[in-house]
Amino acid sequence: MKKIALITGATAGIGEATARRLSTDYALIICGRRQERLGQLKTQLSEHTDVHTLSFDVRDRAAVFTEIDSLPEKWRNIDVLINNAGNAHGLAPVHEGSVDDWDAMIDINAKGLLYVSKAVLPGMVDRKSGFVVNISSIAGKEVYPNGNVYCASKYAVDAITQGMRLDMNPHGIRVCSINPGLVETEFSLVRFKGDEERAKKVYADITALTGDDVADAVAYVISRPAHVMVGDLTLFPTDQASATVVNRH
Ligand code: 8X3
Repeated sequence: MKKIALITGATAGIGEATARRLSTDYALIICGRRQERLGQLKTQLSEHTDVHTLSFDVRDRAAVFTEIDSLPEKWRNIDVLINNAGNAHGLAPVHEGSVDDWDAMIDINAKGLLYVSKAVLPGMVDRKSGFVVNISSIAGKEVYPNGNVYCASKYAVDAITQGMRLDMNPHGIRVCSINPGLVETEFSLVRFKGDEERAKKVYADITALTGDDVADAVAYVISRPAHVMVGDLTLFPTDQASATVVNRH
């Protein structure tokens, strides 16, 4: 069998694009909350590769461990872990923010990534081989107005990535963080709770990145020779220079 990549949040956006992109070279464990979408994606990708689905919410600690521990023998040796599942909920000053939104972002983006990593890393350490790609954000590099807790959750991803890289160093396991700027997916629609007008404005008058652009970066970092580790990769659309400087034209 080909090398195995496990992708969280694989049913949409960057995760789905990454699953499609890797389907030529990797056997895939695609993970997500939405069983129906996972099934559809499996059917499509099975034309190119072996696919196994796991349905869980990364927030659900017990489900994460139960599902990953239940992998059949032939799927257990995960070569590449792509921690992609993540969301933004709300964009408001800290005194007006929703505590439920804060919980969701910390639980999904930081704690969920930790749970999945904790379930997968011991096998990589035993085998002295593996690759972890954490999909972070420019929000993990710069704090922007009203981004407060989302940025905090992505700064956590940045710190966890650095910590993992240190801890995995004796074991020959590569750890990389990819930090995209504006990527046009369902991201803003989720952040603004279905407000399509507001979501559209985020990407108005620029050429935003697509999920495919980020998938391309994932494919690049994991295809370097064994002695090369891209540690940290920030990816902007040409129309964006920082978290807050965007050339709309
Ligand atoms: C997504 C990019 O700029 O909305 O993480 O934080 S941004």
